[in-house]
Amino acid sequence: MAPVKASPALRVPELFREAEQGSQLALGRLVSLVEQGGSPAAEVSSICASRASSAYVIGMTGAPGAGKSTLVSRLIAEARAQSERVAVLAIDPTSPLTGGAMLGDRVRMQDHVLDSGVFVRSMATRGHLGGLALAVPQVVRLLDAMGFGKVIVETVGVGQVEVEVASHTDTVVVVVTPGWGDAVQAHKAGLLEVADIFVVNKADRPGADATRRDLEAMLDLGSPIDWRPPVLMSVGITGEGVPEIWKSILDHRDFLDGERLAERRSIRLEEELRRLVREMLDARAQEIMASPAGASLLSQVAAGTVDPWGAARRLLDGRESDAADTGQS
Ligand SMILES: Nc1nc2c(ncn2[C@@H]2O[C@H](COP(=O)(O)OP(=O)(O)OP(=O)(O)O)[C@@H](O)[C@H]2O)c(=O)[nH]1
Ligand SMILES: [Mg+2]
Repeated sequence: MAPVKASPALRVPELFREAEQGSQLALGRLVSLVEQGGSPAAEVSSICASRASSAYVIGMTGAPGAGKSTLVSRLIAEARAQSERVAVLAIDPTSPLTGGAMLGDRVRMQDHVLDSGVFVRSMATRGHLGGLALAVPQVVRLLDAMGFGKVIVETVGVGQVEVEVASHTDTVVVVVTPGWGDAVQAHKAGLLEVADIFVVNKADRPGADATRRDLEAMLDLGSPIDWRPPVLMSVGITGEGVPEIWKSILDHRDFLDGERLAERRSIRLEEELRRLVREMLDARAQEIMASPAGASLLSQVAAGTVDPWGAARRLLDGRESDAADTGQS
């Protein structure tokens, strides 16, 4: 395959303009650039920074197959009924267990494919979860800059990063089901702490009431908080209970309004910044180790003339050239 020779410096503003004019293709390309990271991603980030931030971000997480995408598709309809533009990011873990999620999401959300007020995108982790945690907040900012009033992030609620990605949102909806859904499982996956709203989906199946009671009991055990997550019931395939979920999301938004929301977002930004700094330092470490000075100090460490701690300090202090000259610390 021939390499793509587009100059990112020229391409990004152009794609941005096209996306703003409603091109979903251009928007999709911008999302891909963010996913790939590097300087095009940084350029997208810098263009987005100047745009007002008004999107409300909703996280949906829960066990594989709990009905998250089915519910998301129905929530899109709720938002559209209020003329709100909605974007959905579905994180596909590309695991053998849920390998079909991408196709599945497309099928489940196909009611909305012809609606220009809806943008649905699956993002694959490609085994690099760190990259995902970096890319998602930036893609959310991009969608915000494009004027989507609501952004929904769907992740499977297994694994620390997936849970974190969905929980770094304004309102976190945790979907459980009867059977899987006993509160203990949710608790083990770390979902209890992050939930603002619980949904017991597949309430058409036996055991839904017991699951609801279990969750309420677990919530009773927790320390008193000013927002107690409601436990709602739904049937994704019929849409039963979905308006109540949407209403509950809006209630939670009203509850956060102002200071609480600002605080929540600021914690999120701090975490994102820390992650970015870590990523850049790691890249810098690789560079230093691959440099001639790195190689020289490595051979001195191997020869026993410099100790590893001293060598690392000298590489970081930029005194690697003296080391290369003298071979002594
Ligand atoms: N019986 C029943 N089935 C449902 C309900 N909601 C969704 N399903 C079915 O459950 C299956 C999984 O639904 P999805 O919406 O793909 O679930 P998901 O949580 O997005 O799945 P992953 O993204 O793969 O983790 C599909 O076959 C749905 O039709 C429900 O309320 N009751
Ligand atoms: Mg799904």
